[in-house]
Formats: sequence, structure tokens, C-alpha cells
Amino acid sequence: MSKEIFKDLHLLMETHVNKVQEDIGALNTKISALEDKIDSTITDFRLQIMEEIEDKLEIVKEIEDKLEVMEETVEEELSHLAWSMNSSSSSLASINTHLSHLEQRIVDDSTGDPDNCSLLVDKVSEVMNDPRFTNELHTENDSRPASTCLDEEEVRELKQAVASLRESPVFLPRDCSDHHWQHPEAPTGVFQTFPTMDPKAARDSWCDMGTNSSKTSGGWTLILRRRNTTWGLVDFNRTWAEYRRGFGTPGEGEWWFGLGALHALTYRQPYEVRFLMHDMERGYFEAKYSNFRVEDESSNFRLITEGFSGNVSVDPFLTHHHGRPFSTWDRDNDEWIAGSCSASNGGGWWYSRCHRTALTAVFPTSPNRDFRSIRWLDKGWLILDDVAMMIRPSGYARRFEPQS
Ligand SMILES: [Ca+2]
Repeated sequence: MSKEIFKDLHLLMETHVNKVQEDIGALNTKISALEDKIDSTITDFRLQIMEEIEDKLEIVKEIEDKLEVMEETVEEELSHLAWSMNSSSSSLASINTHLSHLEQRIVDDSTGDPDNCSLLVDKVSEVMNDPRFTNELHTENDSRPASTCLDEEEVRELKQAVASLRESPVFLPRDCSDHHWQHPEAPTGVFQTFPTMDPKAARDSWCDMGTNSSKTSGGWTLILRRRNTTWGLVDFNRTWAEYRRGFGTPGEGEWWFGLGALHALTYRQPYEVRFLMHDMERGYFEAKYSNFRVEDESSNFRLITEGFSGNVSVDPFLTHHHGRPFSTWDRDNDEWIAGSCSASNGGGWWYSRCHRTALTAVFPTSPNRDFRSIRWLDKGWLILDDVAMMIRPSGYARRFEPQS
């Protein structure tokens, strides 16, 4: 009997032990699942922290980049300032020397000799017309006795002119109208201009100085010249960067002034534009717009042309080019979705879909008026073998009208 009880007891215990072992097994599985979960949570957390650190590092890098750009700008500004100061100092030294001589002449010239007098007046004119002169003129000695050559009134005028010279900044001609205003008698040709007012960014410009008989006909800066000659052929199928910078050599055949310089000139004051064109068979045509502006590069050098006049019957800019951004074969901003107007015309322009005038296209090889060449829509297409596009400040000619 006791043996049976013992056997039952043994069985019971065995069952119990098995149950406990199963529980332990289940517990172990739970524990390891829990461990896995903790591990993955820690990993996720670590990844998240690392991502956040990377984000922060990127922000720091951006700030560093911005600081670097700012530093460069400040350095550039400082170097401009230094250049200006040097330039002013040398002008100052030069003008003081001239003025000292002049003053000496005024004091010494008590004989009233007419030859000496005209020499002196010439010298004064020379000093006054020198555009380099700036400030800090030597004007003490106000009690100096008036000479017999220059009367008191003339001496007073001279002093006033000298004082106004003191106020004037270093003269940098921005375009051909500045040169023309200074020297209306100068002949048409190449002049150094500073469209951006940066003394280090001089550029040669072809200036149409008009005719001697009419001062109002001059002061034009030629921004595009096309001539179908064997000696002047320049490739106009250029990149965005080249159209921005300009290409060709003013005065030598053909050239494009550059969108950057056009913007620099035309956003500071209103400009007018004029087109002179020669049709292969029909002769000369002219068109003018009283308002011409090229916006900045962030607007893709968008064009403003308003106030049309001329001996062509159609205003092609109004419907197809006014308000349009510039396009080149590598920067397509036109309205032709399936293709590139610039690529199919072979030159950059303010295309829409596509054009009523394209003055940077290839030259016509025959009088075929449907060929995509340099052309302007009048009554049918004009096909052009000679084009000049020029600008000057709006109403420039009115400056020469007598003051009432
Ligand atoms: Ca297109």
C-alpha cells in the first residue's frame, strides 16, 4: 500500500516538476523577448539621437557657410573702399598741385597781359574739366587781392566752381551717354565704361556719339551688333553664362553686351532702346521703345519693353517678348513645352512661343523669308543681315534743349 502511495506521490511530483520546467521555459522566452525589445528601443533611441545630431551639425555648417560668404563680401567691400581712398588721395594731390600753380598765377599776374590771361583761363578750364578731381581742394587765402586779369566776379565764380568740384565724387562713366555728356564732340568708337559702378569692372563699349550737327543724336551704348560679313562672324549659339557675361569684342564685327551689365544699367534709371536693321532686299528699318529694362538673374533677366515707335508696322515685343524671361539652349525658360526656341533658332533671346523677332539667330543664307534666321515680323518677315540694338537713358536728348 505504502508503495502505491509512494508511486502516486512520485507521479504527482514528476507532473509538478514538468509544469514548473514549462513555466520556466515560458518565462525565459518572455524575458528574452523583453530583452530584444529593450535592445531595439535603445537602438532606435540611439539612431534618433544621431539623426538629431546630424541635423544640428547641418545647421551649424549652413551658418558657417553663410558667415564665410559674409566675410568675403566684407573683404570685397573693404578692398573697394581702399581703392576709392587711394584714388581720391592721388586726385587730391594732383588737384592741389594744379590749384597752387593757379593761385600763384592769380597773385602774380598783375600786368593784365591778355596772352597771360587767356593762358590762365585755359588752365582753369583744363582743371575744371578733369573728371578725376574730387574733394579737399586747396581754397584758403580768401583775402588774396583780385588780379587785373580776372575781376572780382570771375575770381568768385572760380572759387564756386572749385567748391563744387570738392563735392563731386570720383567720376566713373557708366555708359556711353556719360561719355557723350562730358565730350559731345567725341567721335563714335570704343570707350571704357563701368556699368556696375565697380571701379575694377571696367568694360569696353562701342558708343554711337551721333553727328556733330546734332548733339541729341548721340550717347547710345550698342548692346548687340550683328553683321553678315566674312570677317565679323561670331557664334551666338552660347550658354546662359556667356549671355550673362557678354561676348564678342565691341568695335570688331559682332558682340553681345551681357545681361548682367544690362540689368546693372537699366535698373538704376529708365532707359530707351533703339533697333537699326537692314533687310536683305527691302533696305533699312528702325524701331524704338521709350522704356527698356532687364530685370535681375533671379527673374531670369526678364525683359520690359514699352512705348513702341518706328517705321516697321508691327510691334513684335508687345505680344511675344515684353515680360518674358531670357532663354538659352542650356536654360529653357520659353513657353514652348515640347521644345527649346533658343536651340532651334541658334541664339539666346526673350522667347515666348517662340518669337516675332530673334536678333541672335543665324544669318539668312537666301531671301527665304520662312527660314529661322535673324528676323523681325513686319508685313511678313524681314530677313536681316545687319542689326544694331542700342540703349541710352530715357529722355537723354532733352538734356540738350535750352533751359527756359
Ligand atoms: Ca521650352
